[in-house]
Amino acid sequence: MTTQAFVDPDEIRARFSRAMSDMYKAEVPLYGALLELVADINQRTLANDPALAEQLRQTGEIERLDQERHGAIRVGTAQELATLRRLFAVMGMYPVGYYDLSEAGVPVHSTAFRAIHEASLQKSPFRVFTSLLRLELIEDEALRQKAADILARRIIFTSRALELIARSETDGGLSEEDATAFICEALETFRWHGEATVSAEVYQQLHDQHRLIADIVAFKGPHINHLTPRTLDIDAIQQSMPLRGITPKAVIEGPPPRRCPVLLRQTSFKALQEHVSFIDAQGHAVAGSHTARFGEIEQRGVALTPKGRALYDRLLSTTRTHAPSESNAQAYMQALSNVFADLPDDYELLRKQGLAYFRYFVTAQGLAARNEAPMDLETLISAGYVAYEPLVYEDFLPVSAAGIFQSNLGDHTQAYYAQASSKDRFEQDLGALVLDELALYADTQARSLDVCADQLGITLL
Ligand code: OOG
Ligand code: NI
Repeated sequence: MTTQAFVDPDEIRARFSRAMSDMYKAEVPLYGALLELVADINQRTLANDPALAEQLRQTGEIERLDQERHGAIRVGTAQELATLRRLFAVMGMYPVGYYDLSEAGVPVHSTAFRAIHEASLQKSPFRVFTSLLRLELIEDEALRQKAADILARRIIFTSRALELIARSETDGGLSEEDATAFICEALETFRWHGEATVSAEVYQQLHDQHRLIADIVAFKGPHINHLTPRTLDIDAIQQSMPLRGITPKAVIEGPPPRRCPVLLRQTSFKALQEHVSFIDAQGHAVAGSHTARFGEIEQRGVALTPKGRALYDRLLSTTRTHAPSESNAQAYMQALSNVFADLPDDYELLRKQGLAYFRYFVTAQGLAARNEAPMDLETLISAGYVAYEPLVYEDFLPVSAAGIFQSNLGDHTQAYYAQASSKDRFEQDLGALVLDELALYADTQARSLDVCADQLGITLL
């Protein structure tokens, strides 16, 4: 087989992302309502803000906006995580970043599978936040063993999916026919199954340890638990949700509202109570319920450099002396806005102070001055030969993720874990190193400068 016959992994990812969205829309109709709300508000925002529309046209984000979404799943074993890594690789998705959620009382650690090159991100920015249960945090030894045994018995991939992953690895890609089959088979892993694999009693034991443990251990597979579209105005979304009968969480996670958005802001609606069936000792189905799946919306802003991120983390922790709730939501948002006055709300300042990443573009004026342009970036910018746009943040935020997890777990489930998490251990289980997201942003920024130098026919100083 020749390489030409292979479907581009970016194309497989784009198709898979669409298939996932269609599946989730059928499973959770409220997700469809959320998509409509986001599409309405995005359209309105673009119509009212021509500068923003122009910025998104320049970076190409305007074309990916409607198909932009992330999902989240939780798995139980190293084997499951490692196989997921191989499955995502077929679609050009790689593990980026390490998130430790145990500090927030959630017994998992996580990574995000996503495309890593700006050209691939442009074709499909689909990401999956993927968490691995830290079984060792179950204190009761008998229960820990029981959970391990239950997990060891299940296979979350279809045999055809496993075959196709192996074929893609051996041959270096998938043919059109195989790619279509792969999407269909891979989708099965993320499908919701109303039938638990355990009795109501075992479910309750797992649930008493932590609701998340029941969600991960008691079912056939890692059902997608939310799918999140990207909005251009999350404050408008937060206000509009109740008008459509959707109740949002108390506060928007992440930075406060700004003229120049940074990183990521997220809000969600509470998890739905769903009918499930447990199995009794005779193997009969017993009706019950489970709460796991929810809806989320996010707004993405510019990626921060290590210096900018350190400032963000400091400002956030200054405000977040205790977790925001319904009762102090307004005061929290006000305090957040006050404290964040220290992070310049201006792209030029963010750039000059080395706080954020940007993509640089040669202007028409610059092209006209080819071979005669000055070689210093700041001079090129002030002469109008080079323009820049914010580089969008493609990742997640641990404190926000913890807030999203918590808002779906109920208030009484806050747990404290003394055992430290370990990135090394996660990577061992994953079977690969996680990529450093900051290096990826720096690479994209550097590539955009290379293109500028090339188009201007100069060596940038
Ligand atoms: C993942 C929660 C984190 C986000 O967007 O930060 C997350 C989960 O509940 O499994 O999705
Ligand atoms: Ni999410």
